[in-house]
Amino acid sequence: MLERIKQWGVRRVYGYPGDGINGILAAFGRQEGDDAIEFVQTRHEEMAAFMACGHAKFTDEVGVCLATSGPGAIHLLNGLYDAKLDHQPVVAIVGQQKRASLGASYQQEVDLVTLFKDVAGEFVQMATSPEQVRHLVDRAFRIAQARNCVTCVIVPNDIQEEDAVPTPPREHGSTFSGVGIARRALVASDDALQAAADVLNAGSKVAILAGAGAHGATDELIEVAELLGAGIAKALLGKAVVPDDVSFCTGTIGMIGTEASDTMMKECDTLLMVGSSFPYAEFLPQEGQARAVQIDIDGAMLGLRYPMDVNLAGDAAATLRALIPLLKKKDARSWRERIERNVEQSWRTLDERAREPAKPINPQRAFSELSPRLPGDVILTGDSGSVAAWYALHLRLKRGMLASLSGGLATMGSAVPYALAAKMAHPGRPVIALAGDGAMQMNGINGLLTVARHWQRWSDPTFVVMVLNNRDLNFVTWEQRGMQGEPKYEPSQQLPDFSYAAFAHMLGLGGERVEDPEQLGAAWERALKAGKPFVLEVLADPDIPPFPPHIVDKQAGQYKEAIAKGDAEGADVQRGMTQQGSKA
Ligand SMILES: Cc1ncc(C[n+]2csc(CCOP(=O)(O)OP(=O)(O)O)c2C)c(N)n1
Ligand SMILES: [Mg+2]
Repeated sequence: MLERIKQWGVRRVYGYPGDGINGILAAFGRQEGDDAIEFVQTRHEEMAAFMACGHAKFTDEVGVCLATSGPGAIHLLNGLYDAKLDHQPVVAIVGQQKRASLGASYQQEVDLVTLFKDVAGEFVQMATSPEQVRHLVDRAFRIAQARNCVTCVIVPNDIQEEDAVPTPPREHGSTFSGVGIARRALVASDDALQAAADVLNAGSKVAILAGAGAHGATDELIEVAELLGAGIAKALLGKAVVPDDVSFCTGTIGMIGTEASDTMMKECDTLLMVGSSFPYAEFLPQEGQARAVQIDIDGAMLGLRYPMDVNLAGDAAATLRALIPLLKKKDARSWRERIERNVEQSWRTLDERAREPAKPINPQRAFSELSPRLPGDVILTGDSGSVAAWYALHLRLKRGMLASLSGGLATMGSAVPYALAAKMAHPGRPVIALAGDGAMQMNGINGLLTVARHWQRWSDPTFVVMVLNNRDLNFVTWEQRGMQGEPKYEPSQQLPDFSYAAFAHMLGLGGERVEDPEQLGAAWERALKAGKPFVLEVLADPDIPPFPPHIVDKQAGQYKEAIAKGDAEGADVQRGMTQQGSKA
């Protein structure tokens, strides 16, 4: 099994042991040579799955995780769903009880095929004989890559102890599978491309929305936008796809998007959507307002959020390259200039908001101070929570930077494991994880133990975990106010205080708690130059609504209702909402 996995190019497997996989772990131990697969022990199987997903996100490779039967397998699930919902190729290998015990209500016996049937629906199989192992590995890796999905191979522990059968016998019923798959560069037919070009050429106010699927198509997107005089908005997962210093890049879209993106979508007459399944369709043009073209590698994801005129199944870069010769350069520049003015205004507003005083630190300031200090080749990860909003709004990413967070599942706890996987795949690049205190208490603190164990092997030790310590599950607190019109429910929302920086010191890492906003810039510099991993703990004000000003203004009525119903932080909520753009 390991030999075959190695042939698929795997160099690292994230996992956690148990008697369900001791046979496989013994094989790890027997490996010799430079190409031995590294086993990375995580603190929790969920972290192993997050790391496999992070590996897939920050490389062009399949991520692999390994867990034991029963509880270990179950722990993987959330991380695997994160990969499924963000369309990442991940293979999960899990143990199972001995074949003879299956169906006997045996200890730790869980029906794993059924358990994984949803998350790994494209391919989940349990080996019942050693002859199967070769083709199960081949199919799991090929399907994960071909369909950008999660697959799963289940191996009962007694099979792990049998002799390997590297080549099945040449007899009826055997199958003879092989290794490898070339990257796809699928492009739709010439007719479909011409139809798409006709739609784009006819428009006079073209808006582009790019998502994670447009990764690798930066030049093509910019060239298309130049030809069409268009602006480019980005879905959250596509944040690194187009640099924020491009004057017509309107930034992110949606609840945690800029007003410039919002205005562009409201006013456009033509939409080009590339590699995105951005879910909040109310932020796209109104149905009937715009003619539209979509490009997606997965034909099943086309025409899902807006009734497109032309749906192109295909690779983003290859399809855009094929479209470019068919596009006519638009001479009128007023639409483009309007977009650029709105982009400038959005950045100005956000910078002003970040400088507003708060108690003690305006969380936005932690991001606006980081932004100009981002190392050129940084890899950024963000967690779910208010961090995601400030990450989306305040970081001006440059070309060559990589960044991701849990988009589709929006699960807490992904930032630190993603960052670890990024660092293990790219030990020479600086990595920054941005997480809330809730996410740290859920699993990030434990992830720091893994950081402490591994960092001395990294050629560049720069690894910063910035914790927004607001003693609150803040994003949800604001959802209680802004979506329900209800006050913060203290028993569910308040978090225990904890000294993340002191904990970092305990582990031999660098750490600092910042309580004065004027210290933030210097603290970021110390963290980035520490020469070892660093936990930068920012004591943040929980009463700044984690939305851009135009959204805050829209939700103001509900915030007021929450205050009227007796929100314990009422006065500060009023201050925060006014500061963040509400006129109410
Ligand atoms: C696993 C999981 N549980 C619950 C949620 C719902 N949720 C989304 S954001 C959030 C609050 C996050 O709190 P924290 O990490 O402290 O970040 P903050 O918003 O306070 O900055 C919660 C509970 C989730 N997304 N994922
Ligand atoms: Mg918090």
